[in-house]
Amino acid sequence: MKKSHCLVCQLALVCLACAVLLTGCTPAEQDKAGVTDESQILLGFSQLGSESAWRLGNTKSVQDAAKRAGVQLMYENAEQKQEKQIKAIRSFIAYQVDVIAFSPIVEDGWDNVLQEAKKAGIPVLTTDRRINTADDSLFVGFVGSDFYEEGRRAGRFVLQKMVDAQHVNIVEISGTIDSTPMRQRAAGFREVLAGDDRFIILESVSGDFLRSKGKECMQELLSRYDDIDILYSHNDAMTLGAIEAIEEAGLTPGKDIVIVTVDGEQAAIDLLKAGKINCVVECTPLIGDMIMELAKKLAAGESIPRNTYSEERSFTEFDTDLDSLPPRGY
Ligand code: GYE
Repeated sequence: MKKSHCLVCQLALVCLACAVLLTGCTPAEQDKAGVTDESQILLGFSQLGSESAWRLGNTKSVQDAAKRAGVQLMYENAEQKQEKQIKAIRSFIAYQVDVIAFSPIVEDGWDNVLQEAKKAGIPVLTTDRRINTADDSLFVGFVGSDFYEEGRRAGRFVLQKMVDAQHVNIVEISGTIDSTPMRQRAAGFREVLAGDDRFIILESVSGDFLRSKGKECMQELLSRYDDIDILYSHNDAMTLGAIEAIEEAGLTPGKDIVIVTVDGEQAAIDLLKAGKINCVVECTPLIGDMIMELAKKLAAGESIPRNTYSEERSFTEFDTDLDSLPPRGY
């Protein structure tokens, strides 16, 4: 282990220094007393924000898994700002953490800070979202969902649901512009519907993965179009907002407008059961245990796969097992 300091913040380092002064113990001696554990790995984790129940579930999953795995976690929340994420990564480098994991808010703009991590010899894992770089040596691996497949699942449901339709008008509320889930969920969806000219995407607007913006986007779309057949929304938070807008416009979600959403929060599954959502494409935020396993391997100098994917499915109005689903946990 490179580090010789205890958890989370400078304050803790100051406390440790005081303890050394007061007791005359070195950190190693304190280890033996069980105060700190030098065998633990120190993982710097930069979360991108708190924009959705998905994100809160993801943060909790990482924090709980770190505790279970005995991994010391330095956690930073960037509140949707890339500059804050870059700052957090710099602070992890300064602390000489063993491994850096981060969920990149957008794909571009990471090369400089990741060069610094590489120079410091700290392996970097991207979690949940991906980065775009010409230099693949800047990160060791990715762990999270296959967003292309999520988009394809959304498209396949639309094909199934609209099998007898002659003409289908679709609106899309997408996630944060230039983020991986936004790009790939859009691409996978289009891939499945391509070549079938019954399907028209009237418009695609970004709701930034936020419930409030999802509602605003849907209000806008409803004011421009009176013939929307399908809403494809890139996350449940925006879908919940959009449903409010649909109901306020006097329409019935799930009937007047077919709704396809991604994530699988408990709230969305409940609305699927209530008939207000037609298809929920699962994207699990519960990847904490996988992150800890990979971080431990990296800290031990072992190699890891370039991509580690979570297992996912979709839930639709055609499923017969909806009542027996266990609680979602996010
Ligand atoms: O779908 C959304 C969250 O990056 C997969 O981010 C994640 C997305 C998730 O805000 O709810």
